[in-house]
Amino acid sequence: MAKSQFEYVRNFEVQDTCLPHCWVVVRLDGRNFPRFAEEHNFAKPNDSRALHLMTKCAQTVMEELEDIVIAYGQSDEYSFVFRKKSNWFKRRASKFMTLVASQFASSYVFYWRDYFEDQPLRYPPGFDGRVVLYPSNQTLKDYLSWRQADCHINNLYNTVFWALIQQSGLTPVQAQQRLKGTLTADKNEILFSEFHINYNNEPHMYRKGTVLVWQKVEEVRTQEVRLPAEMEGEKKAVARTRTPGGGLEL
Ligand code: DGT
Ligand code: MG
Ligand code: MG
Ligand code: MG
Ligand code: MG
Repeated sequence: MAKSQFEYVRNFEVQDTCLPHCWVVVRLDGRNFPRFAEEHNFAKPNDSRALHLMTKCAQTVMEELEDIVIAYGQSDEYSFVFRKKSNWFKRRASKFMTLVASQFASSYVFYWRDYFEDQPLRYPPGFDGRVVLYPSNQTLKDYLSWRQADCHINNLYNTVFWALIQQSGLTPVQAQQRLKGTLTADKNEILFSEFHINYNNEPHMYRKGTVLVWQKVEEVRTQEVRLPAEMEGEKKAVARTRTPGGGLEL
């Protein structure tokens, strides 16, 4: 077919193929979520409705899209790891990023009512996305550890910060002053001695975040098998173990 005179504009499109053999990570983060949390009366410091909604969206992303082997979420962010050998959309970064972000954002609105029964959605939320490639299993593990360390540090700080405000009546500025220069042990001590909170007994989801992995399922299918004439058409149950998404292959 002859090329149209306009076809040359395709050359303006840039290549954004992800390097082969690398783990492809897409991380989403809620846009201006302190405001979103405020306008939707999120509990402080952790709103379990909001965290479960995030996880529902992440589950939807994993089910609807291809090749995601593990997802990790905390606060207003979720990371999705595509398998190293994924060739989905020829590994184009823009496809990975935009499909994850749009699927996640539409799910957030779609499932909102299931988690926030008495709280109307007041404006449409947005999520930014980025793609990062990790060339080895070690760098991928370190990436996930980094996000989890971030969860831990922020959650410990926020737990003490809000206890000082909600239970001791400090203003946010006073609470901030009180925590200035404190180390992890100091924060644990304040929580324990002033609020009788043993930080280690706080819910796992708040302290560590949420990991989504595929579960191996025993799949029982009925299959027609070719047999000698007298037994023709007999149905056999076939059990096999399957890991949707292809497993982590670490
Ligand atoms: P961005 O992502 O550059 O637009 O900036 P932000 O403002 O979204 O900043 P980010 O993502 O670092 O901070 C997440 C904020 O989300 C956090 O500061 C407070 C809010 N947030 C997340 N989860 C909860 C929650 O469970 N309860 C409350 N009250 N706020 C939350
Ligand atoms: Mg952000
Ligand atoms: Mg954010
Ligand atoms: Mg964030
Ligand atoms: Mg299209």
